[in-house]
Formats: sequence, structure tokens, C-alpha cells
Amino acid sequence: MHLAESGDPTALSAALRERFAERVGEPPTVVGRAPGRVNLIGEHTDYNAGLCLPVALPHATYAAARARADDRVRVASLQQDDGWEGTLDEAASAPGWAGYAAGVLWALREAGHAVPGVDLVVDSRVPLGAGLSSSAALECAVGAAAAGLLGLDLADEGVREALVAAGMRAETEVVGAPTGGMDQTVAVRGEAGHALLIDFGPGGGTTQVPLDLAGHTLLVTDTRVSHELVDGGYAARRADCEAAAAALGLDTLREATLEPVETLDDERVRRRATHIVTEIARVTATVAALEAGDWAEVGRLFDASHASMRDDFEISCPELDVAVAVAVEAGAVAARMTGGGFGGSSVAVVADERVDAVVRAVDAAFVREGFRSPVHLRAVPSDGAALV
Ligand code: GAF
Repeated sequence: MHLAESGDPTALSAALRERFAERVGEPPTVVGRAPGRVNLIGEHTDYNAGLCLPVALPHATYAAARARADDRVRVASLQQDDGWEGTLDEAASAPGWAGYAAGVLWALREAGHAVPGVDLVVDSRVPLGAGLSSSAALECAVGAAAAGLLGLDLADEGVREALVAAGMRAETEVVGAPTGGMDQTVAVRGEAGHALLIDFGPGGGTTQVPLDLAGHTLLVTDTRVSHELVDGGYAARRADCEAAAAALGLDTLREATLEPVETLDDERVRRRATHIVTEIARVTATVAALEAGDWAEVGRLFDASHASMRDDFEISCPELDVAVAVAVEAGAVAARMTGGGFGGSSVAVVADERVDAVVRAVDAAFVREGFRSPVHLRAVPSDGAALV
């Protein structure tokens, strides 16, 4: 059975330092690291002031950096052929993948930090375009490296807030993906052994939820159907949610209940709002079920969440539906699609001794259906952004 490895952070950092020195001519002064994430439940709830429950992956992005004497930013990636070079001002419109990296430096400077020109080389073990938040991992790895260059302490609450905010600005303003903040929050605040309950409502915040998997594995399956948040589907869902809140006379769907939602005239908008209201309730129920070790209930909640995303929010795809159904048939106690949707990954809770059987069953089903071979990984709950 093949699972995509996260690699050893110390070894990856050392290898990246060497590659940086070859390219830049001098060694980096810092290496920042930030993880991808898998969301257990609470999808598209973040921009509706709702709840979600992500876990930081052991698979992370690494950003090696060294300050320059001028105000130029040069970014390169071990995964991408193209790099980017420009001034800190021009970083506000850096194109393609470089926008996530250079955009964070721009956003930190906009927030008042004395960001210097920087040479940056990044490396990633987060599968790209897999709905596992490779973009927030990149943003927050660069943010961690920048904090290192600026002498800011990543354990400091204000610094963490600044990194989350800078990552969000890079993504929404520089790249133009109207996302909601879950990914950057867990990339910075994730803790080993925990899921992170995030409350995006007024006065909300984050709570570490100890995750006692009791002989289970969080198995992620990347369908390799590439998902792009910059495409129109994500923004269209967000617009529908805003339309629903407006029609109900509310600021956000967090304040909505099912009864008035069921009276909404527009059938599509009604189904979108139904997903959000029921999904927020499922997050609270999942936390309770996890705390009680009630895996059967977690299974029911994941099942309902998947159906809601498939039928009401309409963000699933045949590959995700097959991955989820076959995982359950092969013995997973719970499975659902995860992340923004339109491709990407599923997450399943599988008794350790059944992982092999589930992986084989999903692989065989993908062959039968003529889908691309999926990639699986073990989502061991891990720490958020740090220097390595
Ligand atoms: C993507 C977005 F970036 C998040 O903000 C969130 O909305 C998620 O999709 C869906 O839950 O990862």
C-alpha cells in the first residue's frame, strides 16, 4: 500500500537550505514551515460566520528566505518551472502561484511591518490542487519565514493573528480567490494531536479539540480531480449564501434557522442555505461525538454532510462520490468529501487494521470507473506554522 509521505521536517529543511544556496549564492537565514489541512467537517461555513473543524496535516510547505539589501522580491519553487521577481509594491499583483508567496510579503508590509526585499525558495509536500490547502500552506510558510526575518515570535498571539490576516489578504486580494479564512487559521494555529474548532461568528475564536483516534486513521484520498478556488464555482456558492442571508434580512447565515430558510422562494438559494444551516449544526454534533468516542455517530454526521454537499450545495463530483461510498463499503467508519469541492479530496475515519483494505478497494473502484489513480495519505494531526 502506498501512502504519500510527509517527509522529515529537519531533513527537508536541510535539503532546501542547500538548494537555496545553489540558486541564490548564499545560504538562507530562516526556513518557515506551514502545514496543509484536512477539514473534518464544516464546509463553506467560514465565510458564513459559522463553525468548522480542520486538522493540520504532517504534509507541509517549506519557505527558505534571506533578506536583501534592496526592495526586490525573488521567488522560486522546487515544484514550479516559473519564478517571479519584482519590487515589494509590485508583489501586490504577482501572477500565478507567486501571488500567494509574494502577496504575503506585500500584505505584511501593508499591515505596517518593516518587510525587506527577500529571496525566497519554497518546497512543498502538500499535494497541489488537491483541496488540502496547499495555497494556505505556502502563504503561512512564507509568513513564518518573514516573521523570522523580522525577529517576530511565532508563539505571540498578535504575530499569529498578523500571519493569518496576511495569508487571507494575499489569497483574496492578490490572487483573487474569495475564500473564508479556515485554511490560514489552521495552518498557523493547528496543534499536534488536536482538531481546531474555529468559530467565525462575532466574538468567536479557536478551541483545540483533543483528537483521540483510538486505533483509527484519518485517511485522505486525493481524487486528482484538480480543484481551483479562483474558478467561478466557489464564488458562486458564496454569492448564493449572501443572497440567502439578504433575503432573510440577516447579516450572515450563522443567524439563520431552517424554518425561515425553507420559505425562501429561489429553490437553488434555499438549498445552499439549507446546507450551511445544517452543516454548522453538524460541526457541534461532531465535536460532541468525537469527545464521546461515538464513531457510529461520526459516521452518520459525515454521511449527512457529504449528501448535503452533493445534493444541496452541489460541490461534489463522481470521483468524490465513489471514493466516499467505496471507503464506507470497505469498512471506513466515516467518510465525506472535504474542502472547497469541485474535485479535491475525501477524508475517511478507518480502523487502523482496515486502512489497507480501504485503500485497495478505492484504487480498484477508480480503475473500474476509468478515473485517474488516486493518491492517499495519513492525516496525523500536526502542528501549525513554525521555523525549522
Ligand atoms: C476552501 C476555502 F479556502 C476555505 O476558506 C473554505 O471555505 C473551504 O474551501 C470550504 O470549507 O478551502
